Amino acid sequence: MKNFLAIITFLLFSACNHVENNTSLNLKQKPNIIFIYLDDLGYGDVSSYGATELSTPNIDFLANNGLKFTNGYATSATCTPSRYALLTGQYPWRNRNAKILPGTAPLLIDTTQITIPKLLRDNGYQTAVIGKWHLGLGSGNVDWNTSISLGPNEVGFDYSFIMAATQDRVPTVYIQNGNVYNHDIKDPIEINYKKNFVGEPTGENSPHLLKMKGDSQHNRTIVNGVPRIGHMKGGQAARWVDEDMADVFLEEVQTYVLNKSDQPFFLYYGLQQPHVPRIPHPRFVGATSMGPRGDVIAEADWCIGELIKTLEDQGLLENTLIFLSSDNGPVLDDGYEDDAITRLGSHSPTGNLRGGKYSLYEAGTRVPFITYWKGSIKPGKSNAIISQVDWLSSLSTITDSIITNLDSENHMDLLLGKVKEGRSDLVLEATSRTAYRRGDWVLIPPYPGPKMFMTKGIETGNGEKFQLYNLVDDASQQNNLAEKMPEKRDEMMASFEAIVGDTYKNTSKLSFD
Ligand code: NG6
Ligand code: CA
Repeated sequence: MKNFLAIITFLLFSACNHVENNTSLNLKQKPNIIFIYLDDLGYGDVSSYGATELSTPNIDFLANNGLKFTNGYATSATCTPSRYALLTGQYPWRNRNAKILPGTAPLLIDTTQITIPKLLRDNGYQTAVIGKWHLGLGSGNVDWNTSISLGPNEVGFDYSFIMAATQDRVPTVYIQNGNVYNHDIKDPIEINYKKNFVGEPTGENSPHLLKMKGDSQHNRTIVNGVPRIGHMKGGQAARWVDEDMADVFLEEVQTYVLNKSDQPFFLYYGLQQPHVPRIPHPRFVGATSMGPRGDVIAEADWCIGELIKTLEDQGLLENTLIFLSSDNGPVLDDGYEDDAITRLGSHSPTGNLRGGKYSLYEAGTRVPFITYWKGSIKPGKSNAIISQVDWLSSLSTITDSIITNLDSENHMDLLLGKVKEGRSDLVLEATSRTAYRRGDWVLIPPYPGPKMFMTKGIETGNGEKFQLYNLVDDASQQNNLAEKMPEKRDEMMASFEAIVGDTYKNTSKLSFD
């Protein structure tokens, strides 16, 4: 009952987002806005964030000539919840369906919810998403052979060219404005996550067809020599070629920029790298000493450079505000044999942070986080706490009214380098569990379940005891102060519970959700 009341209260609250008159920003001309959003890029995977074994000159260009945040967070340590929070300004743990979605999942965002693209579209922007979506499509039982009516275009994007879920999940096709791209309707697409279609080769029954081996989860339909999660039949002409994906998305992005109208635009560019399967275009093979994982990071960096060049050529750099970040932290073995571990050398994808993708420790959610706006943002570095969940409220300052809802805070002045203060606190999420950062401190409540994702070699953050770390003195979270500082722990816990209620208690099992 208590839960039920909490949910109703929240729904009422979020239904009436608070709107203030906008006085803080007085822009003559609205800037174009681009999100460059990578998939599983770690805090330490970028040279301007300390990587020495690989080089990311184009991301560095943005970091060195814009604002580089060292305490910038994704909202979750996995993809779907992070992307949900980014677009809606709502913490993902408030929506029990905000978990890693299969390719057949219905649209996660309610079409009545506020989103960044809606907000901007309503304020004179043309809007587009190009790249990874992973927020569900349709309303259940999608027919991939007709127009899919619930998707990005129904939550605010005028144009969409997406992959539905992840590169390792079926359907392995691009979808343009709700229609499978290059689809020959005479070869209908069928998708089933539970069982195979008779006679279709899988990684399990036809290993001789594989160019990259997957684990038992990534061992179903083979597309382009790579076994995927889930089964797919048909749609041969529409199936993507992983090697070309970076170029396909980049070309879409460049075409979009070149064809822009007189309106300002908002472009969400969801790069697929360095998520698995990591398959660079041949011209990037060997770009690093690290094998496919390093090479696809080099490829992504190149794509970002090409986008910057396009903006520069078009004279748009001075009027485009760019955000760059990642949806969650890094992982090495995420289901395929791609030498990510054996060829890692001395590179540390997490930097000096503990944990990784799926983890409640810092490396799960603390990610590269950069804002760049030529001539408007003074180059610098910020250690203020800031989250992607704040982008919605912050961007509302360039519209007629500032929106603040329960979770998204307006930190536009921080993002533009005009002030130093950021959030005072933040709820972090990883595979349905939550933790609490306030100031220099982070508190992880006790969670049952394994302490390690064994196959991935990543610590979960679970434990029988409270964990309390001071992130300034102890960035790598080695010194648990929960027992030494019970007052601090209790005070943190009280603030945490005041936000999340008892939702954190409902997580009893460890999953990849
Ligand atoms: C997990 C997959 C993993 C990856 C992840 C999604 C297994 C065992 N693991 O369920 O390979 O696809 O989902 O990653 O199936 S994310 O970045 O989109 O959240
Ligand atoms: Ca991800």
